[in-house]
Amino acid sequence: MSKQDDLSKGTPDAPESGLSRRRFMGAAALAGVAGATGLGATMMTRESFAAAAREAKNKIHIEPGELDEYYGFWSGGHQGEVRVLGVPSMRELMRIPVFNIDSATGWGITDESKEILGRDKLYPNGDCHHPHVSMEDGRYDGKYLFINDKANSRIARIRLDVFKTDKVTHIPNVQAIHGLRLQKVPRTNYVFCNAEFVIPQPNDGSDYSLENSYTMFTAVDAETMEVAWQVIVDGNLDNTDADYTGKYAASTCYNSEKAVDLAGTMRNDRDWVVVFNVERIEAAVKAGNFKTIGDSDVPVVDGRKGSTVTRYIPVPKNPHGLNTSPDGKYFIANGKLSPTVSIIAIDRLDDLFDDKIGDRDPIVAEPELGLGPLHTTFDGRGNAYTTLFIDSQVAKWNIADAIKHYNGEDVNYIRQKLDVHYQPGHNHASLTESRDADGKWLVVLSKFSKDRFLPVGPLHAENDQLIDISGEEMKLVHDGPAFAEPHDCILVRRDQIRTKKIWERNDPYFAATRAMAEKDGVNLESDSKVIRDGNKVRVYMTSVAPQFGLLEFKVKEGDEVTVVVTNLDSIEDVTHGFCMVNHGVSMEISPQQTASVTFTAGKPGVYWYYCNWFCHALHMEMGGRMLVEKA
Ligand code: K7E
Ligand code: CUA
Ligand code: CA
Repeated sequence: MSKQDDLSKGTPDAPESGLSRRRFMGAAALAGVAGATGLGATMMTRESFAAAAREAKNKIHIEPGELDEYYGFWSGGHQGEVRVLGVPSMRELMRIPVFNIDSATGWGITDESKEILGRDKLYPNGDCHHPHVSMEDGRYDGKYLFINDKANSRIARIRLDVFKTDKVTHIPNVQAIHGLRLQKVPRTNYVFCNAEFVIPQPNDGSDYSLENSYTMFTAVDAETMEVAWQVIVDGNLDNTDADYTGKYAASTCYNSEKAVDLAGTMRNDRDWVVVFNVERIEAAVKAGNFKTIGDSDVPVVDGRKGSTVTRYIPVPKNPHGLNTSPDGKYFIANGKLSPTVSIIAIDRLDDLFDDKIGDRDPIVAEPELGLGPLHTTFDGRGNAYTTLFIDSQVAKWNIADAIKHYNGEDVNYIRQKLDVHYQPGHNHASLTESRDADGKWLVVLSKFSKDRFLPVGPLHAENDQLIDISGEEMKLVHDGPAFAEPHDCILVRRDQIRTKKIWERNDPYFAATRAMAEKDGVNLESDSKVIRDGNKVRVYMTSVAPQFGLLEFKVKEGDEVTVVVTNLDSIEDVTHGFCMVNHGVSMEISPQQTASVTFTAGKPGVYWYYCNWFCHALHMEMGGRMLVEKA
């Protein structure tokens, strides 16, 4: 057994059987991909590994009552939410429902959330992958978090002062928003969204042919959340990132073949990275060089090959992640089916767009890293960290040395390879998408956990591993089980997020509910009363622990009942709930918040409502009765 094999068990205490499972996984994942790389990895003895791991583990122990240094925002994958973790403790702090329906907070149940989700398209599911925090001059400004929904072609914005989703935008003309990134400079004016699947244009059943099928790159105005413009591309779009000048964004394409079958998507030796020239696209829109499609009035610019607004850089087949280095110099496209990554020099893109250089000339290196490179992240000290899905490793490598090697110098650019458990997708270093990349922590999001946790049946947790990258060597310090399926996360310094402790009464989140109350002559801050309007009944009540403003109200069977609760408590943490028994109604009302919910009154009889967020010693006693009479 080689030292490399010995280390593959991850920790010195891991059971012997871990090795055979690793080998099995590796062999299974390798099927269909030829060749292996034998690049030198840093070797450590069992003893030095154990000592290093012990030292690093002390760093992640956050004493009870102490606070973490970073907020981590995790996507919830096809579970549809965003999760907030403290890093380095990896303690889960909060969940933010986005595309899912949430019983605890009433997301997808309350009137406010339905309005945000769009009443005509209340999908019960979502598939979020890529959470990103808004920026000002290439630094996180802590205002918003944006995230995609691949399942229903949407994007959402979360306010980071209250940790609530406040806007959801349905992207027209495309299917499956996958890659999502933000403009970094001068600030996040645009949210860039990649649509993955090609569809007929227009997609109205008049034509099913692939010739008239294509997909688009979309820019959404980050403030209004309205779609600014779209660009038609050749091939498909996978992941994307933006540069530090505000001029360029780039996306990987794995399906230049426009195939609809697996073998077809791997036919070409090379696919490409599409580079978008934001200035030229804006100019085209301004000059009226666009069309609109169907009933959407979004300007659609043609960016297919030969267009002035895009360039197509050939890279090895089926690339996946696209990552901008924090020094602003490079776009890095991750090879997936190729053991390499392609390093694109951003300062050569002006010449590429002016046709002064060839389409492969912006590539300054294509270092070989190992099998299945998916995503790359950075420590701000010139090193990159790339996940190797098939090898179940993270490769730490030096960008400058990789470029020297490409130019014929005899240097080893690989710094270390670390086993992770198992099959990693994204990895993400602290502050890595900003100029402040600080090279302290690395999170590796592994798709398989195998034997790392107590067994829980056929469905396994995933494994988000925390790695200390502050020194020369990467040190694995924590295994974090996660429910399906956090593709990606982002780590933000805690001082970059400024949250409100309680709601402000004039918050736009419930402005529409306030307007409705004003029309009814109701003062939300003091009144508890019932307004009948035909078969619609609006029930307004306050809540002060441990009592609702109304002990009972009467409605008729089949009435459309809207209950509006205003929490007058202003003490931090005193959140109330409103749950109407046997009506599928439940919601959160945090201090100084107003929330409302609309439902149809059931069969005649008595229905209790109660507070379902523990708020007081007499929380159990906080309730009332809805009396439903015969219609
Ligand atoms: Cu899973 Cu970023 Cu959608 Cu790669 S993506 S792994
Ligand atoms: Cu109010 Cu529990
Ligand atoms: Ca391909």
